[in-house]
Amino acid sequence: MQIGLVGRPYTGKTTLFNLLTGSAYETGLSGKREVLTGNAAVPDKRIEYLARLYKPQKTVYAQIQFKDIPGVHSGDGAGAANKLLEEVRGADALVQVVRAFQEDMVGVVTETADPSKELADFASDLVLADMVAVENRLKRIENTKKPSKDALTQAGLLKSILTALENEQRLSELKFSEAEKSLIADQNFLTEKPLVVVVNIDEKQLSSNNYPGRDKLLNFASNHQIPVIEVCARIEMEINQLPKTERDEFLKDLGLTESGINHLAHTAYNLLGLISFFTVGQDEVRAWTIRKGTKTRRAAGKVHSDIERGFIRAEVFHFEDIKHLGSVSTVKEKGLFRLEGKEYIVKDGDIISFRFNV
Ligand SMILES: Nc1nc2c(ncn2[C@@H]2O[C@H](COP(=O)(O)OP(=O)(O)O)[C@@H](O)[C@H]2O)c(=O)[nH]1
Ligand SMILES: [Mg+2]
Repeated sequence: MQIGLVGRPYTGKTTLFNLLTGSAYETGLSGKREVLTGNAAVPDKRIEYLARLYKPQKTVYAQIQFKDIPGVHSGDGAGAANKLLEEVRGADALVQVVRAFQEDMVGVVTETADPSKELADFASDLVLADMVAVENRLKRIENTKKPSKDALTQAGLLKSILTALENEQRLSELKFSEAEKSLIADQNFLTEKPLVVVVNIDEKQLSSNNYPGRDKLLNFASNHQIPVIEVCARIEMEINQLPKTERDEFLKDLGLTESGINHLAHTAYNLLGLISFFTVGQDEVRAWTIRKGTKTRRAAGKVHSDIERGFIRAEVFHFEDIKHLGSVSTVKEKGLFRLEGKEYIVKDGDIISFRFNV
């Protein structure tokens, strides 16, 4: 599972990547143009609560992987641009960073920021790339002497997809049946990938809650069902330098309840269809990542393959229950502590201990 940070050069991708992953790569003009990968902890207030309760030796947050993919420069050849596009194709979800902050990057970015145009241009680039892919596939089917029945069904579907793309629709906006999904599963279309837009704003825009073209951008995003997060990377860097204990106060002064980086990490996690269950104890409080809809036995395999193999039962209660009641013994008294079999579908926030034999 990998999330690609994409967008034009000098929009703040590497700055955000550094903040998300705790790295210190060069940004701006001194930044190297290379693809970076790194892990980001997904902040979780629930884990903090459980750590206060259990005082474990070790606390482990859920993690997601980010990839910083440099933007295409005007001087890039087709080869370089294609290589970057392949990187984008390899991501499971995309975060597009657009620039709204106004400060000029001396001599580099001369044009004023136009975030809504940046978003729309990138959206059409993705649509175009998918159109090319669809047309190529259609040509290949047409050039086959005796196409299989499946190929013909696929061609029918691809033609309707092409029409949608010509109307500037993203594939993520279309409804496909399961059968249709499997027909195009191997195509890895770009507009099918979940997408979030991060608008990188400056301090003034943050306090005025506005920037040029904001309505237009929000309108475009909502028409295409693209979530938008407004972040001030500059301020995020300041927050990052504060001791943890002072961060909440600083955010409150800015009228925020959560840092933009935390919000981004959460959104990306949800966007990938991921949820967390927890294991707790004096030695370790830990979040484990599974896809929505995963059953207990499979979830057990995340912790250890032996536990999946020798799975007997899961003892389950929910984070909200312990939060309301304050202790495991009260959760038990209230009958909220359950035994579940291997078919139980794990919920976000379940606290589980597995019974198994090997
Ligand atoms: N004023 C301002 N500058 C920023 C902000 N975010 C990034 N920058 C600067 O913009 C330049 C480009 O940032 P970088 O992260 O390298 O962009 P990338 O090319 O998209 O990776 C750097 O000099 C950053 O310090 C911001 O929110 N406000
Ligand atoms: Mg960069």
